[in-house]
Amino acid sequence: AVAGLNVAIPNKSKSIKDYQNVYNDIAEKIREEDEFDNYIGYGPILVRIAWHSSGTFDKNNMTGGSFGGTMRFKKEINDPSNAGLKQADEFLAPIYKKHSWISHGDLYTLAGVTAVQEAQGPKIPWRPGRVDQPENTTPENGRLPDATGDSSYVRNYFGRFGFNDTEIVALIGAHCLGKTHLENSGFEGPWGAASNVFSNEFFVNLLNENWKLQKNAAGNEQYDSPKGYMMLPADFALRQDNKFLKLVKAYANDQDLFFNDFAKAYVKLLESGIHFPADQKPFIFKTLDEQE
Ligand code: HIF
Repeated sequence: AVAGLNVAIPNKSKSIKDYQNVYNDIAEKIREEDEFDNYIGYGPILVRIAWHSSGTFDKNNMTGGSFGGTMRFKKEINDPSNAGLKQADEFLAPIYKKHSWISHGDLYTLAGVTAVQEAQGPKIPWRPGRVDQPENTTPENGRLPDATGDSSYVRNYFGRFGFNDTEIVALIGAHCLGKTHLENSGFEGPWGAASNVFSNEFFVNLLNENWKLQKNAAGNEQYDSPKGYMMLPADFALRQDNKFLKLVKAYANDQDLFFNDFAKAYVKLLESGIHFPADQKPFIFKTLDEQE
């Protein structure tokens, strides 16, 4: 064991085939229920629940993270920062019922991996072995980031996971997916035109749109563009810091570079606080298209 880290315990009776079956059930349900959120579908909120279930990690006291699957408890799913994610939990409930051998932490993170890949994003190598922990290990509310933060807030926040600038900027490119909802977060609108396709559009729009800081209907300031796109203050922070901006430009110019760096950073996020046995090789799942 490694001090302070949760040690993954992979289920010896399961192989990549079993997990690919779970992947396929999630992917098929995303396809079938494509009308969700005005035809954006469930992909974006699955990416979000994977990240929020991991985003409670704090390396300073080695608590939180995806290991214990504590998002299944009221205290965590009712964190105001998780508003809207009940719909992701409900989407996953029948998948869990069918494959009840899987841990919740593995299911939440595998759902994020599935959603990124099915949205034409990069392959995300994934390892199983998270183990459900009891309710009293649920981290306190308030560990997820504040969308009004500036560049030093964003850098400092992700420092809690040990992320460097490259990892931070690459990760935030995931805001190409989905949209903000006034009733969830007090912000409104999508980051771009293709809200269910994983691409480097976030960076292209951040650089090229004509942004204007405006108060929205909830009284919060957000950046709006004439095309109807938006940026959170914490997204816009990537333009306001020279080190971040250099990376934004690199990813806007080179989608392969973004895909590569994103995949590595997202794996690290989803595995925060977990020690995997040295000989445990990650699984790389096939998309539904690749299996046809
Ligand atoms: Fe988000 N994020 N995120 N986010 N996020 C929202 C929505 C999504 C932050 C705030 C918000 C990441 C980082 C940060 C997704 C994925 C990721 C919303 C809107 C807010 C406010 C929620 C709503 O109103 O429904 C902040 C402050 C972050 C740190 C800078 C990650 C990198 C980008 C880690 C990440 O993967 C996704 C996907 C959505 C869209 C959800 C939807 O319902 O469409």
